[in-house]
Amino acid sequence: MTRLVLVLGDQLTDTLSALDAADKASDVVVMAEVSEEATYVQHHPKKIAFIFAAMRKFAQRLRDDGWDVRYSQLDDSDNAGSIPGELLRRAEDTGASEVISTQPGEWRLIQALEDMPLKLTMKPDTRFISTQDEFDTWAEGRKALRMEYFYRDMRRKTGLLMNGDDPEGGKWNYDSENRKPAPDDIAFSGPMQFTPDDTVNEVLDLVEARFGNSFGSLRPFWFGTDQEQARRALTHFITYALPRFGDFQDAMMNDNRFLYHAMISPYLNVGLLDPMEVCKAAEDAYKEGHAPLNAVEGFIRQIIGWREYVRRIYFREGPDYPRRNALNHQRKLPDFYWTGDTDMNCLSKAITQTADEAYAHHIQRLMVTGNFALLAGINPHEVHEWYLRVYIDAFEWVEAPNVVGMSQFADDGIIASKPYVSSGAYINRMSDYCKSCRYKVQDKTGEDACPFNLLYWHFLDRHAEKFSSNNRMNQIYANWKRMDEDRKKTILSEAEAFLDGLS
Ligand code: FAD
Ligand code: DLZ
Ligand code: SF4
Repeated sequence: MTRLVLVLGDQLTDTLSALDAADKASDVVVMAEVSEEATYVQHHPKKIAFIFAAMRKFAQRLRDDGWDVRYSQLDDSDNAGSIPGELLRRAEDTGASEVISTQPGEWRLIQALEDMPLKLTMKPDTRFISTQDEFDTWAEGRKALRMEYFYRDMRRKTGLLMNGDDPEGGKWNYDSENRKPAPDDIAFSGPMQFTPDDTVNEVLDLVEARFGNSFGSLRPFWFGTDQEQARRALTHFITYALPRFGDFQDAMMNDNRFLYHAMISPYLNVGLLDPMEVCKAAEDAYKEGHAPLNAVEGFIRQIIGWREYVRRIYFREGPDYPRRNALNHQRKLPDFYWTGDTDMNCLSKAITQTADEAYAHHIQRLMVTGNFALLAGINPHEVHEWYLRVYIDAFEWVEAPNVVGMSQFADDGIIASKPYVSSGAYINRMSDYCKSCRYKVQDKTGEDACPFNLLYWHFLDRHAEKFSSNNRMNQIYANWKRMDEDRKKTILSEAEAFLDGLS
């Protein structure tokens, strides 16, 4: 009896568990571009184009491998418009009554599949290094789920950068060497770029017609859209950027959008690259003497540490996670998040870059757009939706823990042991943004005062009850307490005036 094998737009992997469980001779693969997935949030047009182009190429790859693939394009006249709708339509066409899927990376879609009137076998997504059971066992009985300890277990499990039971070089983590400020120059021309081929051009025209008015530029479009191109992009990064990745991991620059970052998250997240393949390539670069330990350890930690950890937190915490709001922040997201039209140069640069590239690196996301939203008390669900829309690598399982948890502290400290907030001093130390800003980062009050300076104290003051007893924040609160009362009043009233101006 024919069964339907569902392959979603972020499941483009030959070894997908649903394909493994199916029979090429009798089962039918269903892939569908559908308006529901393209519009449940209004994604950046580059993100939609990337996914559709990669889906079309993967469908062809499966056909070449002998699969019967029923592929629906977005503008097909009989397209049912949703994943369950398409499965039901294909079930009718083929007489199938059973669906095999790999667990989607979002509760919304898991629920939608479970609600279908078809028999469903949902396989775990095995494209990760950890398993949910393993994580839940690790988490059992722990007071705090700190990534660092989970990461050490992942090092032991994979054997990456291990000498027997000991970490390579004697330390688990070399982050203290990875915080160099923005350099004068960057000796890397950025990620590998690909000229759109016929498939990509066809998709670009479709996306322009249907989603051309969404936030962000569709063209130029240079992402790789198949496994071979993704691998070339990885090799390019390992060869030219990995050696300096660690040093300038946290730096930000006016005129350089990528620094030494890899730009591989889109490929990893849709399944065109495998996390172990990526980490092994980085480890080989270290073993061959091509890249230093601080760079390679830092890079591998992002993937087998952070990426795995947020995946597990998302599925451990349940569907309400993106709605959490532990600090009861209710302010609306300022309009400039959609235009970049603000005098705050750091925000303007990070947002404009996001509109152009559908990409900003980790510190721009955490310490510029995220930091500002947290300091200003923006509703975390609005912040979550913004991130889910604007980044090409944003899928809820990875985006929500990073935004709701790490960046906005809305999960009440499951991910972060203290809120990631800073005044302008941090941004000034790590970037050249402040040099060309209308505000003065040294000014703590007054007309030219950097808004991050005002809002920083405003945040600490309004959440003093919650955070003043946090060990990691004692010193900051001691400084606030020591400050002259008149000065405190001035800071708070200027911060209020600034916040009033936002709405
Ligand atoms: P690099 O800096 O070169 O790092 C290499 C790889 O490590 C990345 O490709 C990514 O797969 C992984 N990685 C690094 N940090 C993280 C992390 N915190 N969580 C998961 N994986 C990580 N990443 C996403 O993939 N999707 C998102 O929607 C997303 N949203 C974020 C929102 C906020 C507020 C923050 C602070 C971080 C977010 N991240 C997200 C993590 C990180 O910013 C991106 O993975 C990274 O910028 C991708 O670019 P890169 O490939 O150049 O990364
Ligand atoms: C993000 C996305 C978009 C824009 N479009 C589609 C689509 O048309 N068809 C599809 O199968 N998947 C798409 N996706 C990816 C899904 O939204 C993704 O599988 C879920 O969010 C779970 O991670
Ligand atoms: Fe951003 Fe303040 Fe620096 Fe301007 S002065 S770039 S607002 S941190």
